Amino acid sequence: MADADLRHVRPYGDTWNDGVVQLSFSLPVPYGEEAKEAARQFATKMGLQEASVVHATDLGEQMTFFVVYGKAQQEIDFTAIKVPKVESPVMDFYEINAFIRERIGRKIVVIGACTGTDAHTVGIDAIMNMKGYAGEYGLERYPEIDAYNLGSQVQNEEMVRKAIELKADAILVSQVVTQKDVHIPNLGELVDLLEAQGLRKRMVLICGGPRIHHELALELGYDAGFGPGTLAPEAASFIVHEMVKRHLV
Ligand code: B12
Repeated sequence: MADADLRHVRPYGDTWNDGVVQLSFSLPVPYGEEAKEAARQFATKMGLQEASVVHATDLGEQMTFFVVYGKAQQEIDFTAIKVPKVESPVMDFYEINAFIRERIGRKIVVIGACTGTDAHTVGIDAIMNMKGYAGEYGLERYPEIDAYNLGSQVQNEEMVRKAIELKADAILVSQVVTQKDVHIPNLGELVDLLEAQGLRKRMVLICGGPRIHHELALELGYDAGFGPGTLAPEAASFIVHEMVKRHLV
C-alpha cells in the first residue's frame, strides 16, 4: 500500500487515489434508457469523470432510482480538519456509579424526552431504558441515577416544568426528524425557556439524534451533542464530569 499523503486525500476505489465514488439518487423521470442517460449526465455535471450507471430501478410513478460510479477530482487536506468533540473520558457503568457516589455524594436526577412534534422514541429509549441497548444498560438501571423518560412529543414548556418539579440535574433531548430543519428552532426554544427561568446554568443540557453533532449542539446553546451509535455510558460520563467541573454537586 502506498504511503498516505494526508494533505491530498482522495477516495480509493480500485487503485490508490483514483477518486472512484459510488453515488445513489432518484430522478423524477420514467424508467428506461433515457433515464439512465439522464443520470449519467447529471453525475457528469456534478464533476464525476467516466460516470457510469451500474444500477437503475423503476420506482413507479415516473420515478427512477440509480447507482452511479465515477471518478471525483477533488481532494481533501485531512491535516487541516478540526472537529469539536465531546472530550470527557468515557467510564463504564460501575465507574460512573462510583464516580457519582464519591465525587457528587448524592443520586443525580436526569430527565429525557423526544421533544416537539418528534415521535421517534427509540433513540432516547436506547439511552434511558432499563434494558439498555447494544449491550449497555440504560440510565434507568444506574443505582446512582434517578432517570425519568418522559416519552415522545413532549413540549419544551413541559420539559421545563418537569425539570423544576423533579429538580433535574440534567436534561436529555432527542431529535430525530430534521426535515426542513424543524429541530433547530425546537432545540433553541428549550434553551430560551431555561434561560428565562434562570435554570440554564444550573443544569447540564445535552441533545442527541442521528443528525446531531457536538458542534451543532454547542452552537444552539447545549453543553454537548451526541450522534448515531451513542451508548448510555458516553452520555452519563459527560453529565457527571460536567456536573463536577461546573460545581453542580
Ligand atoms: C422507527 C422509525 C419511525 C417510527 C418511530 C417509532 C418510535 N416509537 O420511535 C414511526 C413509524 C412512528 C416513524 C414515523 C415517522 N418517521 Co420515521 N423512522 C424510523 C426509522 C426507520 C428508525 C429510527 C430508529 O428507531 N433508529 C434507531 C435509534 C436507536 O437510532 P437513533 O434515533 O439515531 O438514536 C441513537 C443516536 O442518534 C443517539 N441519540 C438519539 N437521541 C438521543 C438523545 C440523547 C440525549 C443522546 C445522548 C443520544 C441520542 O443515541 C441513540 C442510540 O445510539 C428511521 C429510518 C432509519 N433507518 O433510521 C425513520 C426516519 C427517522 N423517519 C422519518 C420520517 C420522515 C418519519 C415521518 C415524518 C414519516 C411521515 N411522513 O409520517 C414520521 C414522523 C412521526 C413524528 N411525528 O415524529 C425520516 C426522517 C427524515 C429526516 N431527515 O428528518 C427517517 C430518517 C426515514 C427516512 N429515511 O425518511 N418513524
